[in-house]
Amino acid sequence: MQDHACVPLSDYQEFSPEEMLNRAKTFYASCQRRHTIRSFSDRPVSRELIETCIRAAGTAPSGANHQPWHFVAIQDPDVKRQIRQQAEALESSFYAGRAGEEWLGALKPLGTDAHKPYLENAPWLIAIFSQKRGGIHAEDNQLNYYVHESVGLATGFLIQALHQAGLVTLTHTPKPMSFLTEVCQRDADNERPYMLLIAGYPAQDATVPEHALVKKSLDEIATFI
Ligand code: IYR
Repeated sequence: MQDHACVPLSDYQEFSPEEMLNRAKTFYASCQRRHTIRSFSDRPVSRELIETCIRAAGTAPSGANHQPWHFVAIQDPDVKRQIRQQAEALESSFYAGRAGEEWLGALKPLGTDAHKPYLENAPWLIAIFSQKRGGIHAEDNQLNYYVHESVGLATGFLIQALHQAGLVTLTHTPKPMSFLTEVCQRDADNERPYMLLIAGYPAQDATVPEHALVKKSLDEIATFI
């Protein structure tokens, strides 16, 4: 006997094997067209589009379905300016040596540096926070589980939702990120900044580093036993 209420799975969609393979191939081809972009147009993007993508992110699986995430969607120019100033100050010391030689060497093929104009130019910044405590209802105060895994999944959903909608993104992790808590006025005791996503249209002259196009082969990433 089940001691928990359930409803029938009524929205599952089955496809023929041929259609399944087609859909998988189409999705893979779309994933191959997703690139991390570092130069953004200032063309506006509607709030409704960002809201819809965040709703999609909020459907991600999470530990005990506690949904231990919070998304702060920023379009206010003053807030963006503060984030740019603080991120660039941190990144300056990072690139000046704090990162260490090995890390800086790994970043060389990407051509990144401390200059982050997109933090002001792009129409939307989305600061993602993880929550230590919470629960299935926003007002709950239970311990959350698998927080990092859950928020990583939701972030992946968000990146893919934005890509499927036709926007480009940059995953940005200024180090340390704690300044985002203050700028976004979040509760430092319960929440931790997880990642900053930049979203918008690509600039006309946007480029992709060749290095970023190298993806491991199926043989390298998978084993079938
Ligand atoms: N946070 C820095 C450095 C950086 C680190 C990694 I690992 C990257 O893949 C890219 C950048 C920055 O945003 O420039």
